[in-house]
Amino acid sequence: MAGDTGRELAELLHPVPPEQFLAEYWEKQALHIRGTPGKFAGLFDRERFDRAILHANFDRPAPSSFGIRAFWRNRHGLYAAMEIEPHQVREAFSSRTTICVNDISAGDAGLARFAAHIKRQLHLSTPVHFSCYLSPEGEGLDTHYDARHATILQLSGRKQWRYSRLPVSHYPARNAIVEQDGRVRYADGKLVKEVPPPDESQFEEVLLEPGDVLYLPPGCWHNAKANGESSLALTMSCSTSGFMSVLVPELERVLQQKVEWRALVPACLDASAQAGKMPEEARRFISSRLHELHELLGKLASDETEIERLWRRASGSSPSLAVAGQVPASALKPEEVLLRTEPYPLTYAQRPGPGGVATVYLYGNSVEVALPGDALPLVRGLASRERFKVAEVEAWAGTSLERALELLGVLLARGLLRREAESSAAEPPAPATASHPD
Ligand SMILES: O=C(O)CCC(=O)C(=O)O
Ligand SMILES: [Fe+2]
Repeated sequence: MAGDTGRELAELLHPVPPEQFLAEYWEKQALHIRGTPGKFAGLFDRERFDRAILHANFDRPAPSSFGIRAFWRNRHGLYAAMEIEPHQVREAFSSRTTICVNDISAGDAGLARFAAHIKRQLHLSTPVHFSCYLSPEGEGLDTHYDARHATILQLSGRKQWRYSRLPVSHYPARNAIVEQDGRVRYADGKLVKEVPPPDESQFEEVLLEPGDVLYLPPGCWHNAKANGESSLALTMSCSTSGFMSVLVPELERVLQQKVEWRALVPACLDASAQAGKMPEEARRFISSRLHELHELLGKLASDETEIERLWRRASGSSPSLAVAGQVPASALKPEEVLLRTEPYPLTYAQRPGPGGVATVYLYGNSVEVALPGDALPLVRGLASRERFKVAEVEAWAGTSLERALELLGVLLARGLLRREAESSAAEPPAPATASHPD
């Protein structure tokens, strides 16, 4: 299973249709999909694992989500996680620990792209990434639940999984484990009062074999043990930072442009900040910002276009798939062929204006491009086309060829389209983040 087909989700879930997965399983209940041994060939393996853990920090610092942990059993037989370095993996593995590499996709471009495609195909607003679990025979994590969605891809060896089919907690705030005293605790040892210990006799049981997939919604109890030999598996997870992680960057983008929002809350000295007294200036400052925020949120909530833009920007962007735009080296010619850079139809949102459409927002290549309303017929035509001749545009763009060429030039420069004649391999690497105009 190699990436970049645009059908990664369907291939991963096969033979369960993505529609059925979303309707019956996503967020609701666990799903085991039996595969074939070759299903994940080309996606990842032990050799790539060794390379990825070195590569993650190689030409640029790895994201903070990347890290290698070894789970050792302490003298009470409980797992204790310890951060280790790439060169310690071999030794840790031979001394019977499970090794978990968080965000291993940071060190493997193929995995990062696969995860990015899954995000796009599920229209998820938060990033998807892969972690990897390497366990020697008999080892694997004890009973716990995670706060994130987990889709396990068994790559090699077999692992016995036992899990609750239904979540015990809907979107739990944090991961929790069952400790030796049978009580449910967070990783920091705090007791989880609202969740009773699991009845493990009710757990489902399945032996994951190479090519198998197991989906667990957040909050499903599970444990796993390598069976008969060592096991290598990927866990694809979707960050559950929720809507806050969509909204906050948007608010920052708008508000940080204003001097009042860049300014500090007024400083003051002790004399004006004694108990029972708040400095008037600080009160006025905070109150004004909260009123402005309230007004901004009210405006966003009642503006259909803004609601759609917010969603399209978050669900349509996958920075690891983005390509750099092409600054046209020569003018576009009518006989030239243009291609969409991504395997997805372009999407758009419109802002109505007096007597027509004032702005068309076009989405592709992890960017939003704002175009004047007269671009709508061109945008509509582009949305469904993967490949077309420049001369054809005149027939469906409803504008002069000259105007259409101007608009196509913008889309080439932003990387939504590319010239077939110019090889994509020659393109410089993608920018790290998507950019959005206002
Ligand atoms: O493979 C294991 O030992 C545990 C994996 C796990 O807990 C997970 O993927 O969430
Ligand atoms: Fe887990």
